[in-house]
Amino acid sequence: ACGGGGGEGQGGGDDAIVLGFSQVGAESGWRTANTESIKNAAKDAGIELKFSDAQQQQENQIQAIRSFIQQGVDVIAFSPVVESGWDTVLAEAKSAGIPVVLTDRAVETDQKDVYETFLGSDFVEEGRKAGQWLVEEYADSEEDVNIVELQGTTGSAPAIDRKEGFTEIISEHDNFEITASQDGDFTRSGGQEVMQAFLSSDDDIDVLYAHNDDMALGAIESIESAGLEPGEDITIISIDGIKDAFQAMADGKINLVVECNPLIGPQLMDLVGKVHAGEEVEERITVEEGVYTQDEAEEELPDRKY
Ligand code: GYE
Repeated sequence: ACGGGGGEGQGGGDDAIVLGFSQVGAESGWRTANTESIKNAAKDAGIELKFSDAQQQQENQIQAIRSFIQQGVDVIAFSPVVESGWDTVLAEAKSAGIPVVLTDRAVETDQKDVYETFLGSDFVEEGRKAGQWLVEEYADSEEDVNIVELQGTTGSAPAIDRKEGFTEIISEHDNFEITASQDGDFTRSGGQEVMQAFLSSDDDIDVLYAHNDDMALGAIESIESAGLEPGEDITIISIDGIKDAFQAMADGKINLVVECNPLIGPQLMDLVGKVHAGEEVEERITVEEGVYTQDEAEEELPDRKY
């Protein structure tokens, strides 16, 4: 970073690494925890953070990345809102000689060496874990199991992969079927609206598979308004593991939560330091995660960090 009386942003002296970070938005509890983790970790690592919120719009992210390039930051990190459409801006960062670290979500690209590493969860595996629990839960039943799916943001890595992993498992069993599937954009209001529409056109829903907790929590409101008992009349599975979802599990309203850990700030700052120093880093770094049921919810609740 250039000198001249202390930079803006958090942390760092004159020789601090300057990191431009483009965040997806503030759409979910997961995202809020992720943002906080990144800001705190930058401060702790003495990294000067330029933080930009894209409000779930790819064009805002592209603009933010271009502005980071113009400002000549040392490293760029971002969590791409959707998978495709990044080739041009990634090439621009590359020709400016600025290393890029992907965090949380992956990109789809044929280009080689346009980013240093990708730190994030294995979303396909999360989908598989959700599917596995479900087929075991219904193992004794020969009857049809009708599933509705609340998808995350269309075109985003977690929406694509969580669908893929889940479908892979349930398609091995003839009696499991996804009868409706729609985008709820990872938000509570999205989950609430789409679930309401599902319920008004279908009175035979056995299971809700929500790609994140916030959509499940929104859907619970619609299920209750329809006079049904969430977790009883409709089995609910969701992904993330935010506190509110653990509370809903302890209350019997969600049946299974597959964990997705947002607290990756410290690991990200570590990678930023290494990449800036020109050290080799692994191309793909995954985050370890668990699965939780209702009997574990109450006990786990006080220990949840997000
Ligand atoms: O599951 C969801 C958020 O990309 C893993 O984005 C993240 C997802 C997370 O909006 O709650």
